Amino acid sequence: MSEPRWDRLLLNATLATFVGDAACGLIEHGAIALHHGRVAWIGHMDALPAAPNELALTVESLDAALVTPGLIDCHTHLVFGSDRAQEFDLRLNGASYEEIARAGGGIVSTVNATRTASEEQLFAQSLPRAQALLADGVTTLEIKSGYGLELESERRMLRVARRLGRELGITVRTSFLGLHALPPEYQDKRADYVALVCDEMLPALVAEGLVDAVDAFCEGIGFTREETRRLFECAKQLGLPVKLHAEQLSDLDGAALVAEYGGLSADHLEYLSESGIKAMATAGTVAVLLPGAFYALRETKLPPIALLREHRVPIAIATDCNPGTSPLLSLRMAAGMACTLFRLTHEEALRGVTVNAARALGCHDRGTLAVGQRADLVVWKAKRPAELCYWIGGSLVREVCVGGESVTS
Ligand code: DI6
Ligand code: FE
Repeated sequence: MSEPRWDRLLLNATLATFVGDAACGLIEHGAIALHHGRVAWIGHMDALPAAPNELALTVESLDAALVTPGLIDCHTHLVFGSDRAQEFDLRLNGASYEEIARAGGGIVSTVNATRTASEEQLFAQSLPRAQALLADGVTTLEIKSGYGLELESERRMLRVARRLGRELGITVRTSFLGLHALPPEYQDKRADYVALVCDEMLPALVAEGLVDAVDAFCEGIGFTREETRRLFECAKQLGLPVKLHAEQLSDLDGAALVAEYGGLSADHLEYLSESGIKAMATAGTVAVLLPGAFYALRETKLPPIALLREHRVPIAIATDCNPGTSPLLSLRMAAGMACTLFRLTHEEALRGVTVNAARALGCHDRGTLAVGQRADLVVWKAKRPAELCYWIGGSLVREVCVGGESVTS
């Protein structure tokens, strides 16, 4: 008998590979081999080149359990101080998100709580949120800054984001969101704040290795197109990819702007126009839809799903986990909401939290199950992909593997 070739071999799995252009790329009665943190073999069990025990050190039969790539949450604001449950009550009593923001609540109240939290406190408060996402199948997570709005606090947020990745053993991609809100001390000095973000904060944080991408909130209560463009020019100089909160509450043509810079994604998009969609299609910019924010704000304007499909813009789904508009701690739940609220098919929603979410982060080594990809995967207490969107709440995860290592058992 020859030496086993692989670390681990999973047999009789229902594999949702997300390889190919449509649906889930399902392989029933499948086998998947993991070796040195990568997928070493995948296919129908009958096609295995030898007897399983000759092939791998560990062999396990999954009894037809569903296996997917590790889920990818490509848009979160998961690191923040305190919470905004009080604002939840105000909204239920009729106040709008914009009214609360203009009255000094909203993002700015989280900025105060984040500025006064130490790095240790911020980490302790954020850790359970990241753990909740991981427990529901997330193995790659994007985390934005944007509640510090001054160098030291933005740095603290990004350092906490990096530490979450290290301590949980998952991948964290950071985005610098200095243009999230105008800090109170700059109320009459917009241009000065934009200059500070572009010319001082961004280069300093990039030099410290804390920034993987650059984001902004292009909105009436956020920043203008021109201010966003100024930031994107700096990102370009520094060789960083850009993404944008665009068309969430109104249409400022932000999607076309981020597409012009070859952006990774435009996110939210309820008010997106067809010309914005065309620009995204041409640039290959992913549409990131955030049904948690749509739900929590009781938004009624749907993102233009039919047009996104028509123009073949890849759609990703994320939690937008944040204390104001989307206190959502399950990406699987976000995928389910995308089906129920936005009428995505379950295949579209699941592509949105795997292959298309990987693309939205520029991480091409994950999001699908294929030979050579990272062995980030989830074994589910489910047999069919639709179940992941169908069940609301509960715990469906049987095992999460990151880089071939089990992080749940
Ligand atoms: N859009 C959002 O949905 C979050 N940020 C943004 O630009 C909300 C952030 C918050 O309200 O704290
Ligand atoms: Fe957001």
